[in-house]
Amino acid sequence: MTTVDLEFDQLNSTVDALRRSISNRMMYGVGKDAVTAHPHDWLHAAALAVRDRLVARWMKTTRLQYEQDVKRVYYLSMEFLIGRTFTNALLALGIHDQMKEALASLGVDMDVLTELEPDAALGNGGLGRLAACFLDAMATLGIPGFGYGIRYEYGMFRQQIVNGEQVETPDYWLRAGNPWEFPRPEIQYLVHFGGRTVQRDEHVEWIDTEHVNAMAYDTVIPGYATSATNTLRLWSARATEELDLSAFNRGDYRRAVDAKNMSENVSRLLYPDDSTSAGRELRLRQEYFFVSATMQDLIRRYMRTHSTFGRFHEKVAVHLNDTHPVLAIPELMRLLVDVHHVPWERAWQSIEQMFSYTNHTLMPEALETWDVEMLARLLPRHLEIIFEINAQFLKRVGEQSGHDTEMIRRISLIDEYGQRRVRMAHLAIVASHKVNGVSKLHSQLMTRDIFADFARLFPERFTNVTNGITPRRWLAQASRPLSALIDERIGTHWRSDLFDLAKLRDLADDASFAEAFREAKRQNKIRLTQRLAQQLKVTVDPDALFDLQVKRIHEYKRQLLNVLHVIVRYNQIRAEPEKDWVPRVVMFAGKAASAYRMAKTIIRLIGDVSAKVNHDPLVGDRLKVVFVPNYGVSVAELIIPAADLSEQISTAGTEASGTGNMKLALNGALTIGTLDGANIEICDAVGRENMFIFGHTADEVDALRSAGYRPRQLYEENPELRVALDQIRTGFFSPDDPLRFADIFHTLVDWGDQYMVLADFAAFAQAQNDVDARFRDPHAWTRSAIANVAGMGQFSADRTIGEYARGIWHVKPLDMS
Ligand code: 26V
Repeated sequence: MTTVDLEFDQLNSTVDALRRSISNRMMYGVGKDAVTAHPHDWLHAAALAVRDRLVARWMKTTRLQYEQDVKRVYYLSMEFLIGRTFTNALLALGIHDQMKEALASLGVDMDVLTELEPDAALGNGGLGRLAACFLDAMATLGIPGFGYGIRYEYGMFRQQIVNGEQVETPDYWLRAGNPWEFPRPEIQYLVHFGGRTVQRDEHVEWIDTEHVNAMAYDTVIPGYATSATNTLRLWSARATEELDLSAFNRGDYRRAVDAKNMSENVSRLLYPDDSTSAGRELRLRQEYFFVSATMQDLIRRYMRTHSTFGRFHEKVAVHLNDTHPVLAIPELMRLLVDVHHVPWERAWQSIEQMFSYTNHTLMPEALETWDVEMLARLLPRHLEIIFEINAQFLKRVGEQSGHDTEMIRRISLIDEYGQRRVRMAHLAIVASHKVNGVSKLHSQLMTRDIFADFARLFPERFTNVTNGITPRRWLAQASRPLSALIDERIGTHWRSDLFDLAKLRDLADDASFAEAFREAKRQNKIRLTQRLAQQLKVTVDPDALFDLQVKRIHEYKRQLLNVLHVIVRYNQIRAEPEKDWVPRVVMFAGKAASAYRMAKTIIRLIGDVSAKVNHDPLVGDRLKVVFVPNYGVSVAELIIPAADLSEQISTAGTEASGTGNMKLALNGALTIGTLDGANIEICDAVGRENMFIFGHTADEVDALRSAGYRPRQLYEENPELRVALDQIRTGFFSPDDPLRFADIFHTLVDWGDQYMVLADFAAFAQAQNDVDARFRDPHAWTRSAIANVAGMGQFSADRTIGEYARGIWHVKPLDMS
């Protein structure tokens, strides 16, 4: 192929150059002019102008990767919760203010435009957002990292609250087109399902399959203040035949289209559930679809510059974000052994050096297993490979352990109790050279409890890498007032090295800084107050204490503990309205999985309590309860910077890490929390005196459970708690339907209170009183808030990715010079 010099314009980013670019993009990209353009067209044209400025860096990064023959990391994740890209890209390029001015000169308000961009909500919660923060950090550090996932047409559902209930509507986020992606129709791979296997000569062939094409869509991931730019490659399903021609020729048009639609369903929608294994065949198809395309793609890329698989493991690291992509293991074995004829042992050795796996939850119901029967039907060759891996693994362990049959049964890749199922986490551990948890406590519990046998067998495999978040999005972008203040005092370098925030410690006693800090927070609170007034028609006082619990709705996260306290507080205010109450706005936000009944009932309870409390004239501004609908990345960017108090109140031992806890502390909120997940490390970093730690520790939870936990006794012995629970039981908040919340009462009082809400209630209420006392003293409060921000250095995703790169992936940053 001859190369021709393309005569593209080198784009600079002065206001004038941006203005010209936007106008050109409007004309030649969108096909409109200033007269006919709608606001969405402006957004599109502006986004294209920004994208144009990323492409040259992107090409350069790719070229350098090939030239330096670098080791690449493939981060495989079923979820990437990216949110919006426009402002993020502007900040990465350092052209935010220029763009705002350029748009203004065209008569367009950039703040209005940014609100029009839909979130790329291709994820449920923490696991998906972590993947997005990691992409940002990998690019910023110049790590040659590729995100791989699915281009769902429908992302996380939109949540509306109708008559107090969650109503889900589909999120067709691609409606207005997606300016950030490049379709790559030339990059397509066949993905097979079904069929059977036959032995031919030395090799197994998988035949009589049905197939679907996986087509690549690439999204540019800019690094912050670097020209390093990475790729997120998402796969979309395309039917192999546009139409079923025989049906078409028979005149059966409906059937001709149906077949196409059926096969393209694979990338239609994100499973909106982050708690239970959905156990659905479509989900299994999705998991295989994306890892098959990804493994084929990484082999192709490796083979462009290598002729044998001899150095495969030196050039490729594959990371499994939870077990969802675990089928990559048997798929890569199949491709190497059956298709490329690499001997089994050599293929397995490469795999063991290439793969690593992060576990994100200890909840037994979220540990994936797949029915052997279903795998046999859908992926017969992969099941054979899994059986072979298992046979070899169990043989080895059997010899080492003196044939401890009970242990062998426990660690087998196949769960033989009842319907046979493949344990995906076991497969991940057996194939990976490193397995990590996401906080110190979680990593400890993981090796003590769910993976104890494996930790004894392979102690060197298990490690911890505590999660982190990107300071670019969660401070620089989300809170312009606070980040501007920090810039003024310690410079701007904290964006690239979050440990720089420690310099704020020297300012803890600087009255002018404290005053400016309070003012920055106040601006964020006013911004939120205005949005709540516009969009929800609720008025709140920006000087009240803003108390936030924002996360998926789940019993283990204990929104119920928070609501119970709200009810008790409400009763106290009604009993003594004249007391010196600290005005509070308790805000909740979060989605419930569509099939999770109890989570939906909790939302309903929050709604009913807020209706009662907010309309009680005796209460006034002393207490307000607000449920902010449709929590997602963009809503988080709006409300997190406005928080005074961060509720991180999961039952100790249940929240693997939490990352909202980090986002809130970075924004100067004080945490009220249990010693769970990363709260423990946050506490060590910011000082216990700057948090409100309460409740049973993980060990105490275990001890209480073994001793025999009796929640009814707590109900009977604590009069305030009893009144609140009785109000819930008897319909005080739901007079139209008195039994609406009866199950909540019984779950807590009669059915074992699995998450020990009542056991921690008294301590929680006491901690909330301590919160009020601190808030009454604005100086003390601000000192603690600053200490929180100053202590957050280690919770940057850059630190996290640095640890993965050195300790797990063994990859180095690209030399960009
Ligand atoms: C499981 C399933 C099962 C099938 C349907 C779709 C689906 C989606 C997600 C999951 C597992 C979710 C596990 C998870 O999100 N864990 C969270 O990970 C965060 C990042 O490490 C961590 O901060 C949170 O504590 C943890 O709950």
